[in-house]
Amino acid sequence: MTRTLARTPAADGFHMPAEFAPHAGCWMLWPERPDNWRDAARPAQLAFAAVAAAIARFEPVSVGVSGTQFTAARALLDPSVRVIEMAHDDSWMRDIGPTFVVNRRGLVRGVDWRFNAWGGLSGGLYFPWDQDDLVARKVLEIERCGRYRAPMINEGGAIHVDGQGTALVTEETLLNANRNPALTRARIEQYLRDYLGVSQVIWLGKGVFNDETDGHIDNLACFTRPGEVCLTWTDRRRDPQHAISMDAWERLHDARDARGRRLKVTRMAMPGPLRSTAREVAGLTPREGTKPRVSGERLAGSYVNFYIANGGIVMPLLDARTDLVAARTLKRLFPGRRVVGVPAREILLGGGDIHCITQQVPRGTRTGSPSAR
Ligand code: KQY
Repeated sequence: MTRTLARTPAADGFHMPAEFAPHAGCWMLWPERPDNWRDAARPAQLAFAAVAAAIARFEPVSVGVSGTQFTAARALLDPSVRVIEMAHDDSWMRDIGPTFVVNRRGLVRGVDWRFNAWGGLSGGLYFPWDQDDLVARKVLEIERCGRYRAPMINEGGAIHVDGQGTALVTEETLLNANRNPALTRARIEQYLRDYLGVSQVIWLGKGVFNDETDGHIDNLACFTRPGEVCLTWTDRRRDPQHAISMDAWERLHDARDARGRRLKVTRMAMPGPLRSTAREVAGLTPREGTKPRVSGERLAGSYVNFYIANGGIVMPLLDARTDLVAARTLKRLFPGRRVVGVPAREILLGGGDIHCITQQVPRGTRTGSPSAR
């Protein structure tokens, strides 16, 4: 059994490394619930398999799969991908998986946040979510990493770090009354310091328009290297996203990171606007306890929702009119990495994108075996 650690990562000298630091691998989950993934989840499964294959070009990939889906997943996933039976409620490994932390000696541990399906019984997306809440613990067992059980509700998609002491978050998610109503902003910020090992938290306002996670940062903005941020953008002034991105841009312009640097911000033009079609929504099987989807609804598509792999960037392809420009921007931002695009509309229809379905494991030494320190 992996150890549950009594103190906090910061107190033990651990911090969350940036996604652009070297990885040992990547974890994903297998989509199957027909109330979120149309046509019995088959189109989404093909999209997830394509993401896994793209990431597997750069680093080892593990996919958690329910018992009933094991054979189908094994058949669709690239042979290099490790498939592991693991119960879950849905397939957002970024949010329900552990947030890995490292120390100066390269030891790796994990933070297991509390999870309430993006809002619990007041605006959450489905009930129950008990199997999702166990996923981080299971991954840490398999990875043989010590586990910190955090005292607040949080999701991996709600945090980005530069690995040098700075976290980037949105108020819309972290201060939302449906997450931690009893915690003040100061208390939440202290928990971020304690569990991510950061000393500076940069608060943006709202996330991408109509994002059902209540504005996750990983759809709005991310660090591309220390001191540099990529921000979802639109020049369409009448688009509600314009004011949101402008506000974020101003806050980033005024911010200083943990090392006192001003941030260089690159604007990443968003796709669309994209909307779900009647046919797509008709392919869902509604279920009690799950927030229903409506046809014609604006989708929270964003090219910022990409995954940084060792030597590669795996980006969502969402709109033939804008994909190429986004790929060029990413090539410029990550000159040492190969940019690989994967068709991702089916993932977006489920409410997130490539970053949301992945979770990197930093390179380092596992410490979780009971005898190990
Ligand atoms: O943004 C993410 N990190 C996850 C999206 C979850 C959508 C749930 N339907």
